[in-house]
Amino acid sequence: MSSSNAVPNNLDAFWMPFTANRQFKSNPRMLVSAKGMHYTNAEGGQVLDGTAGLWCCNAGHAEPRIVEAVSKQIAEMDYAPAFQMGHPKVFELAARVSAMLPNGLDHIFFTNSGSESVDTALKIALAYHRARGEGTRTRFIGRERGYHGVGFGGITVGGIVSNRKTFGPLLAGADHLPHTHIPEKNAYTRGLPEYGTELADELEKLVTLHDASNIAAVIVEPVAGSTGVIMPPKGYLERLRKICNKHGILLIFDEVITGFGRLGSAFATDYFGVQPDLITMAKGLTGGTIPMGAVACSKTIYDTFMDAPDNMIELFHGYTYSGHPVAAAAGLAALDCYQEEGLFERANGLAQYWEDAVHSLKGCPHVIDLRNLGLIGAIELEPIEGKPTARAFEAFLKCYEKGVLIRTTGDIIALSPPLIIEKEHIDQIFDTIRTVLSEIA
Ligand code: PXG
Repeated sequence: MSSSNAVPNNLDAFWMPFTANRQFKSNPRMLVSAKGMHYTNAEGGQVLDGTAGLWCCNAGHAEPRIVEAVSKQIAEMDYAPAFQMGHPKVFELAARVSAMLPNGLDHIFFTNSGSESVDTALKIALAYHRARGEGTRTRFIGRERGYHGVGFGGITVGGIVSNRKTFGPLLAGADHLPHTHIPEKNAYTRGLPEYGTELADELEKLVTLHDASNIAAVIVEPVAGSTGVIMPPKGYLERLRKICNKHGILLIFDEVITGFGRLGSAFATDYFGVQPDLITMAKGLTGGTIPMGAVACSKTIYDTFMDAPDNMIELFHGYTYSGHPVAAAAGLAALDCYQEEGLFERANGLAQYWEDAVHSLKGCPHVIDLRNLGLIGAIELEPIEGKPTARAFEAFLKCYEKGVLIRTTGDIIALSPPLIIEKEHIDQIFDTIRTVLSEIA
């Protein structure tokens, strides 16, 4: 196959990730190009991107600055060894990312995905405590319904049952906070829910159970995405921070989806005014164009590692492609674009319009809850009895037929458009969903 627009005639070899392979292959949905807010599919149809790919194309598609930077970089230097060697762009990118973060989150470790960022952050937490002589701190606390990627570390602290149950005993010693989805109390809340702040106090119970001396870190998504969008109740993250401080436990924010403008601020740490010790990121770091992830860590953590003799490798961890030059070039161009176009402010400016659009679906058939924050929206549908996920998937297929890409998880529709979205696109997304909800069983 030579033409990028050709449709392959054998779909068998590719084992697709997180996909019903046989269902897809019997009726494939093939995207062949993308520009701005739209994909073009193999049939030549335009598909409005309501999900920024998978929460990652924050600058929109084929953003000229990123396209140019990547093309230039691959011609100039395709690869440089990542260990014991460097190249200028990765240092510049680290400095730029750390400048976007609150004071103190000064050091950036590069990875290639969110999953690798999570495993990296967990390993840094363990090694940090050990370096300080508190090597008994080996347990991690995650949260029910949390998503932290698919590495063994990530699924151990994660709380999505299907992602864990077939993979054996996972890492030893993890425990989980309760999730904060309380529709009986919080349904149809605009923004952050009032009820559930005290669920953070469950951390005190876990500390009592395991003893603080055995706990390395707590990891949460500030806003849970993959599970179907769950907001933190007002004051919840502050309370987690307080309890972690009290017991010397590191707090990790997994900002793989909330980073780079999704909430209308650079990171959720700014939005909530709560500062973790480590932040995991990926996706928007390069606008989804080239795989890249990162972990930001506090000066205190970094300096602890720098105490050893200076000819010693401080952290025995890293990837062949950590800080890959092409990814670094994409990252720098994405940050330029966010800054020059003011995309985070733009997202913030659209958040109210977005909120009104999300909540305009109240009363539509099957809708049992609506949630929003920044440019994130969730529409929770009543599952068909005995057929969970079927109704939302039907909505997904119908929206796609009508030229709008949405994402579903369980019976929840999750929306997270590129930050370049215009009001008329928002109208199109919600008009289409409204129509589809009235058409499906
Ligand atoms: N942490 C969080 C909070 C994520 O949302 C990861 C880690 C893992 O990132 P990688 O790059 O390893 O996939 C994620 C990824 C969805 C969806 O539809 C969400 C993700 C990935 C794919 C789909 O909600 N999040």
